[in-house]
Amino acid sequence: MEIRAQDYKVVPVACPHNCGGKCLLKAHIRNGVIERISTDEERGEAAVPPLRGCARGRAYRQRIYAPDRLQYPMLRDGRRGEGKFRRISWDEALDRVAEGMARIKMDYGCASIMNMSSSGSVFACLHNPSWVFRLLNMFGGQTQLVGNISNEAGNFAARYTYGTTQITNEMNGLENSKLIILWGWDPAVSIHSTSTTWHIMRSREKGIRIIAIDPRYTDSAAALSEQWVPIRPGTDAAMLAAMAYVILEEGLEDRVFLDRFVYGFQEYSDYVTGAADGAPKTPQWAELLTGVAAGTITEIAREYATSKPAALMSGMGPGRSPHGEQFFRAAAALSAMTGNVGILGGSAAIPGGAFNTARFFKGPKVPSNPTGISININGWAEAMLKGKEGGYPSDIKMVYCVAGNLLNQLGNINKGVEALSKLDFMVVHEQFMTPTARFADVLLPATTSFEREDVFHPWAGIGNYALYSQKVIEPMHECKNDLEILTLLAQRLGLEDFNDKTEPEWLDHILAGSGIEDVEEFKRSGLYRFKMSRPHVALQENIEHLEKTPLKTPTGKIELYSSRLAEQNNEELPPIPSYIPGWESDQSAEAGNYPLVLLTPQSKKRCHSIYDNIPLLQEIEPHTMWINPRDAAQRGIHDGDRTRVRSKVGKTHVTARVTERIMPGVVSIDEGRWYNPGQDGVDMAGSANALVQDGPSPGGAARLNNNRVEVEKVLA
Ligand SMILES: Nc1nc2c(c(=O)[nH]1)N[C@H]1C(S)=C(S)[C@@H](COP(=O)(O)OP(=O)(O)OC[C@H]3O[C@@H](n4cnc5c(=O)[nH]c(N)nc54)[C@H](O)[C@@H]3O)O[C@H]1N2
Ligand SMILES: Nc1nc2c(c(=O)[nH]1)N[C@H]1C(S)=C(S)[C@@H](COP(=O)(O)OP(=O)(O)OC[C@H]3O[C@@H](n4cnc5c(=O)[nH]c(N)nc54)[C@H](O)[C@@H]3O)O[C@H]1N2
Ligand SMILES: [Mo]
Repeated sequence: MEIRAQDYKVVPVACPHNCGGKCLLKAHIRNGVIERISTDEERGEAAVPPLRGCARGRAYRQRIYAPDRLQYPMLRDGRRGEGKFRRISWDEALDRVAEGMARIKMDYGCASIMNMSSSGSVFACLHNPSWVFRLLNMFGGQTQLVGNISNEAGNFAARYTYGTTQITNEMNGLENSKLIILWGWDPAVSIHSTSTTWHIMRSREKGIRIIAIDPRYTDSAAALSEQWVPIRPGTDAAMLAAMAYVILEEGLEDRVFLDRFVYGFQEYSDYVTGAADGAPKTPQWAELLTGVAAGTITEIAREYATSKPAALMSGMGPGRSPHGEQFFRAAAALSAMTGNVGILGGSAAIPGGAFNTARFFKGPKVPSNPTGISININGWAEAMLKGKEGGYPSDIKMVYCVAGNLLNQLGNINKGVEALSKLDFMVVHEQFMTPTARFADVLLPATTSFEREDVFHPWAGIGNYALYSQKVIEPMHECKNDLEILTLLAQRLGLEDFNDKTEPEWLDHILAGSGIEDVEEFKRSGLYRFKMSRPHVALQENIEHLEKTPLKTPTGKIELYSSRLAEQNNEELPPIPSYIPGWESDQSAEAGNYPLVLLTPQSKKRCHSIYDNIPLLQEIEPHTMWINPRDAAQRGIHDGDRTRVRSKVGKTHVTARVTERIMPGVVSIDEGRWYNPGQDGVDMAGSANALVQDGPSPGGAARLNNNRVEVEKVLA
């Protein structure tokens, strides 16, 4: 039979996950089945870039129809974590959850409930995890996990330096730069808003120079940049201080900008020149730490200071490290010294938000947490194991988890396994049997965004648009929307006011507050672009009218010296940006036992742990560990060999990819691989967080990069 275009219904959808993009997808449906997914095919221009989906979005069909989708509610039927379950009905499942919660509340109080929901559907306006917070807070409260896994170091640095985290320019502004530095930033793979790479490609075509500073020769370095500068992980603040040294030495700083807008330049200069501590931060000083030749540091400093506007674009990866906040503070200092903050084509040099488009979309209210208890997310397992006796504010007995896989996604999986094993009760809403889901007592099957209706706003507010995602197919199997599950549970818990609207009513409510005039057209096309009079440049208002709109820092200026940090009197959080060598550095005692530094970047095959089970995406490239030929040779490792990697906290097995694309002394395993222990409890899947240490940086950041490891060949 001939199939014609008119046999298909084509409707707009979005993949909801916490990848850096939010793209326009189109589902082609015939007889109630999605047969194909296509995407935005517009050619685009700077002001209206295409919102083109990537391999993950296009492969979404395999995720919806996956044979391993969770199909019905299940009850644990074996040791916790073993992954053995038996099928139960929705009624039984919800009764058990309600009874379990009531029992936990009665016996231990609500502070014993930890909410481990995470980012699986976080950029959805309706079907997002705020409902779990609402339910638990109405029920009596929870122990909340706080700290932004992605960018706490950036948020920390931004708050102290600029008084806000809304510091990212609209990405089309890059086309107005004279120089773009991709500093620990690989937007071709680690997507930071859908069309960023598209703008950088256009910038390159316009002849704008692009430099990549990264221990890895990333796809962005290869495809977008002219110059790759490998740098020792964790030493960026030293290179930035040395660049400041050159700029000062040669009088290339922007005095007018510094005088008007910057506080604490003198203190930072004293650090840089060595007037404060007797150690001038010369390029030669930095070369020894960073591995970047002094001459290269000098050249890049000159080029950055004399190419205005210049965009120093730092990624979040270098921030998720033991002293990540210092990198961002130092990057911002350099941007301020050269007057690149608040101007088109410049950059505030710290990753953050651009538009707060979420504010247009009013979802449910989340009442405050009656227990008032929160702990840093990077210490969840430690808090669970140590409890009140160990100085934590609560003894955790129960976990509620919706759209999260934090066992797999935060440091020290072994500690996480130990902690979850001791729980009394755990409820998980999931689409798949993830490493976290395996620990559930009651496991509830959830729909994907293709099976429900929603509005999406762009990741981190970078992108001035909203997407409408239609319900494409009926829920698969016995899956339910998380919101429906929680509403049914709330009824059983007697929380009458939990949800007073149907889903269509909620969507009307959300859209009514959005400022979108033609809602029907929005639903039909799936895309609305907010109108702009000029490209958005963060902090531009403040810089143009500082008297009227001072920054929200104590001095109203950009603060290179922070008196609020000085008051904290913490050596690891100094008032000026400083290079601090930590336990991860080459100079540490740890370096002897674990000579290599591990990076764990984002994968082009996955959104965090999502899609790790999708065969089509596995075809993109095998999961490997990058290792430099020099390090491989020293260990008798050849390309394709199986290796065992160990750190202070764990081990994993992974296939080596011997490549010059990573500098000597550094290895790299993409994050998000599903942890899969063998008989002896050692991970066989190459899951990075089996090696990564838990606990926050001094500024509260996840330390997922720059952990020390050693690698050995596995003998057959
Ligand atoms: N494909 C894909 N894209 C994603 C995501 C995903 O899961 N998949 N996740 C999204 C989310 S939630 C986030 S928060 C962002 C994260 O975005 P990022 O944190 O920016 O991404 P990463 O790939 O972790 O790191 C970027 C680069 O930093 C480099 N790097 C690491 N440590 C150092 C260092 O000390 N110095 C220097 N100079 N470079 C270093 C790494 O080699 C890597 O190339 O990505 C978003 N985009
Ligand atoms: N080593 C290392 N680890 C990292 C990182 C790193 O760079 N290195 N990056 C970190 C970063 S930046 C982040 S943001 C975190 C992310 O950490 P998480 O948010 O825990 O990671 P995801 O893998 O996105 O897990 C989301 C889960 O939600 C499920 N899910 C998706 N949609 C829905 C839904 O609608 N309903 C329900 N019930 N479930 C759903 C998915 O199947 C998936 O298992 O990972 C962090 N982990
Ligand atoms: Mo993230």
